[in-house]
Amino acid sequence: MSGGVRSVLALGSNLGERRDTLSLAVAALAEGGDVRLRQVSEVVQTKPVGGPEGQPDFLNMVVEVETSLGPLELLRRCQDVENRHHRVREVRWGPRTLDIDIITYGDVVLETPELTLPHPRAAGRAFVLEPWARMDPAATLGGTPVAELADRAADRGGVGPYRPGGGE
Ligand code: PH2
Ligand code: MG
Ligand code: MG
Repeated sequence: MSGGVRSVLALGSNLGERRDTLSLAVAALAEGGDVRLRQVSEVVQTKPVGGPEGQPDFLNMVVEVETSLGPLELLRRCQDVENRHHRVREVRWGPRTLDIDIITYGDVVLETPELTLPHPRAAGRAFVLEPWARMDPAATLGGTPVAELADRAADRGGVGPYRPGGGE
């Protein structure tokens, strides 16, 4: 695809077979011809930010895609993939098998009840910024290098390498 819009998506999982879920989700996002993967970050293990006390650690990653879908169509695609992984929307920021958020969609700024772009909390979340900066050291968000935002994020101490173990 050429002439598509570049979009950064963040994926997270803290229930079930987290690593497999992320891999399947990345493949599923690009199943049709309308979303193409450009870059895939490493997977990091992260302490939960917000939500109920004691929920399990997350695995997080980001991908950059190029897409012919509009922003709301892309949101729909993300939600379809979430639903395939039995995502149930219950507690805000609570544990989930799969969360896929649109972080940026080109340079589009959008505020609707369904979708806000860029993602309103991404600039303060190391669990998004750290894998993003490592995937794409030149990336910026709102004019600031993503790596710089990652260094300032309150949760930066909670992001570490993912070392598979315990059957995962
Ligand atoms: N997602 C949230 C809230 N808190 N914390 C981590 N570590 N990783 C996440 O993906 C995450 C979170 C809301 O979607
Ligand atoms: Mg989220
Ligand atoms: Mg979400």
